[in-house]
Amino acid sequence: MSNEAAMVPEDAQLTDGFHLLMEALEMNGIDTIYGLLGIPVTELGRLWQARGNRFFSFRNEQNAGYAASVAGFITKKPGICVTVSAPGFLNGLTALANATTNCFPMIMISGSSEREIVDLQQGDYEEMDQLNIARPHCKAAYRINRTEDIGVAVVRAIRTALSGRPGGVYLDIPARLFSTTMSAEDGAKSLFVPVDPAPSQLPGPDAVARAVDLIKGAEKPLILLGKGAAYAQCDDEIKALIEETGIPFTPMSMAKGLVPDTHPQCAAAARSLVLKESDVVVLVGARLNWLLAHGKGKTWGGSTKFVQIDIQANEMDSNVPIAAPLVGDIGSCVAALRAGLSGMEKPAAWASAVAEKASGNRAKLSTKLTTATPVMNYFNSLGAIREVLKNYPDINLVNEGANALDNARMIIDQYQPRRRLDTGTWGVMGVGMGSCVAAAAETGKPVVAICGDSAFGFSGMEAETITRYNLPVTIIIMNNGGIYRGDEASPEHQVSCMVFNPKTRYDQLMIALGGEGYRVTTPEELAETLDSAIKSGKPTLIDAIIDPAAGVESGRIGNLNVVSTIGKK
Ligand code: OXT
Ligand code: ADP
Ligand code: MG
Repeated sequence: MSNEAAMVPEDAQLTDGFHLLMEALEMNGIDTIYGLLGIPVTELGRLWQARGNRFFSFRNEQNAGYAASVAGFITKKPGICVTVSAPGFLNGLTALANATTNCFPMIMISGSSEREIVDLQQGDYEEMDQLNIARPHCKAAYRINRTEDIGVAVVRAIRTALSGRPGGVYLDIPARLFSTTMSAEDGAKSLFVPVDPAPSQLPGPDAVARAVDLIKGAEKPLILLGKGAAYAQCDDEIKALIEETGIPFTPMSMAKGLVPDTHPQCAAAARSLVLKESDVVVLVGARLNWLLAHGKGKTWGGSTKFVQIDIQANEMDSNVPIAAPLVGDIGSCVAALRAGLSGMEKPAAWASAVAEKASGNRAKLSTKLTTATPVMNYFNSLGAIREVLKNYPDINLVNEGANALDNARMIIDQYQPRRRLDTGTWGVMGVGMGSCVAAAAETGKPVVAICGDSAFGFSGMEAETITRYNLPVTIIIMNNGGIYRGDEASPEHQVSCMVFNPKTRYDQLMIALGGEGYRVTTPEELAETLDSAIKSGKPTLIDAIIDPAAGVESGRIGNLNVVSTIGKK
């Protein structure tokens, strides 16, 4: 041993899995973990905090995972979720799968049982073959077996989560590895930062020329913005493309605010018209999946020509032929389109027809937003919320439910990108509270969550997480007393499978969990309470009483329901 080495205290010459993992994450710009601790990862949380990093500790790993995935969507850095083995891993897996479906970058790190026991199925504590169970549900799954591999594993997970189509990555760490030591000098050498983990991918010049020709030749073009366009963070370029071409645009729910909903070219309020009548539709980070009726059927005109911008090459033709595929990152593709379309004649007649339809729909809706009813409905309650939120354009809006989701999406305008966080591609109930924590943690801005009462029930205990970290979150529960409605009759001697206890007091629950709680029954009360809650910066829950008969089954997607015809006339 060298003289210098001999001078260094014994353990200072060593490092271990815990420290290598933390140094690898820190070196890659990660300072926040969302998780739930226990065997074998408890020490990781304490050490992580002791180094001045943030650890948000949840009540269920599913919500920690939702938070990590939303942090990834907001920041373009992979959100990190840490869970214990087996049941904790399984709870987090739903969120990892949801992140992958929504193309949000996140890494779930779970402690796991020792391979020699799992592979012989000898009945370890929380024994589970987590790596193989994770594989089908995420973009990639890796196991680390040696301390010297921790650095490369973290980099591999980061690059996989961020490059190409973003998604969820699983990192499996057998418990013993955390405390296994190695030389600190060699450990330091094993850590590194990836060069350009999310590289630009430029579209081919032929592809650009094909798309430019199609758009220039269109009489009724439309630009359709998806959450991929919001994630790409090329906001100014997208706004410039829209304004330079004069083409109407419509946003999918989590792309709202990329260009303000109040923009004169926004066609959100004329959605059916533009989907049906547009002859060329430019999809920007939006898949032709169920949310867009797969590009087929009566939603569309039947002869629509699609230009599709997507970083995932095989997304093209997923449902219908794509006339002009533009494979690449949205920033590069939009820049190329802008150059090619420069000076194009604006579709003025079409744009004004769309604007007229949109303003007509907005006028019709605005009457409903201010019409008083004996018990609040979705329109006058959300109309009151809309007026308050106009004064907070940079607020984060979290939204889940069915009627509570669909009506808020339609009524609440968004003014800035990545400020609307909702149920996403899978329509997942329970994403709300994790989204609130991530939005507050990653943006430092206040959060308002508009949740159906059923949706809130999936993750309501995280209200304590929100009060514990004293986050500026206001939860508004659209309390109509049930799933979709609250007035379904109960079968004899049973309680309806769709309604909740009308005596439930969500406001008192929040107070019991250390927050502020209010129950409101009029739009005026709702507006006043919401405004003061936002101003207070305190964790607050507003229990808004909504007419139990106000909702419709499944909100605006009742067409997806299946019903039995047996025994029905
Ligand atoms: O053009 P037209 O005329 O068509 O009009 C459109 C726009 O032009 C117009 N519009 C406007 N008009 C005027 N002014 C403005 N500003 C304006 N903006 C728009 O309005 C219409 C509609 O516009 P929109 O919304 O853009 O268009 P459209 O046609 O709706 O778009 C189609 C879709 C499919 C893109 C859209 O509808 C959509 O995104 N839908 C998402 C649906 C979804 O994902 N829902 C959640 C899941 S439902 C169900 O699965 C539920 N579950 C089961 C369950 C789930 N999901 N998860 C888990 C873990 N377990 C179980 C449960 C349990 S929901 C649920 C709970 C429900 O109960 P809650 O109590 O929570 O909620 P409540 O229902 O409130 O009780
Ligand atoms: P929405 O539900 O809003 O329509 P989707 O989740 O269906 O949006 O589609 C998002 C699409 O955006 C995915 O196909 C994904 O591959 C793509 N995407 C995500 N980030 C980028 C990016 N930076 N460049 C290009 N495409 C992207
Ligand atoms: Mg409800």
